[in-house]
Amino acid sequence: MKRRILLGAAAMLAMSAGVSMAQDLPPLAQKDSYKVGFAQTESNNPWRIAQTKSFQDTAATCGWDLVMTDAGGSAAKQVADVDSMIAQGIEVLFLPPREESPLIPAVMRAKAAGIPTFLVDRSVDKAVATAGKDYVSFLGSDFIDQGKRVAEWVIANHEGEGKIIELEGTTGSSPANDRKKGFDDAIGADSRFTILESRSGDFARDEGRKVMETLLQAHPDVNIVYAHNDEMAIGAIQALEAAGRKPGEDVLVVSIDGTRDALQAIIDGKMGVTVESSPFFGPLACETMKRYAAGETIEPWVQVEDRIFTKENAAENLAGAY
Ligand code: GYE
Repeated sequence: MKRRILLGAAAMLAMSAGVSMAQDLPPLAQKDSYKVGFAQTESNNPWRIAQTKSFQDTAATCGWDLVMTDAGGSAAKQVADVDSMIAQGIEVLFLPPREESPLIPAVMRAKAAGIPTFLVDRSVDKAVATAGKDYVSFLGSDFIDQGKRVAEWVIANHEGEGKIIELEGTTGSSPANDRKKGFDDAIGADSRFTILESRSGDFARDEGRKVMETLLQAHPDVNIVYAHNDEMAIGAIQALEAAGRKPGEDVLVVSIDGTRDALQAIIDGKMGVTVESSPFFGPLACETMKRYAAGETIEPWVQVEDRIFTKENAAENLAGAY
């Protein structure tokens, strides 16, 4: 009884001081500067490098004293990185969880330590951790819709039968799960298309190339490659060319991200489409954090809108690509 009254008083005090107490989330005071953690998943592709740079560039203008780590492609290392940031006294955490389940304990420990957490670009298993309760919000794209838009473009632009190899992203990551669902469901609705095989290339160029080499031998009749990101699409193009195939002529290659190399491949006629997935999260992270500190209730999903790049607009977007 006494405890409840005390908690109520604390909540009222917090509200009058303009800090958020919504649904048990840790509050964040309004200040000029914050010690901010950004726990990167890996740095082996241009998307990740552009994202890291976006956080670094934003740090100065948003008053961030940035603590950054690079998990080198290991979910276990990323969990340890978050633990070390908590020990270093970060006040806010921006986290792209490499995989949906293994990062949940890190999210929970940040919450227990009173650190508001914003998931950026990847999410966690929603059945286990909840936005507005365990973390503030997920900032990112609609990955199901990205996969669906690629499928719709293929359906509209590919004539005749389509025999597809799918290169999946990192196993257990939200973009891999959702880009697969969105694409497979939409393409499955058109009986002209068959998915011959679907396998992970870990969102990496070289892994995509190797997996494509193997799958090409098993399925020489492939005429469409759907990669969950541009790096794997570029790897697949390399494997196809090494095997004497002509990407863009006898094999349609499609993917997601909008990197410079992918736009160039579209201009060169080797790729059909890439649906954008922007890595430039710094400004959105800053704005959302400031809204939270001002006491606003943040929507559980701060959705990023994505463009689509084809031969109609690839050249004009090349200069701004990463
Ligand atoms: O598509 C990929 C990166 O999580 C949205 O991760 C991100 C994805 C992006 O490694 O290239």
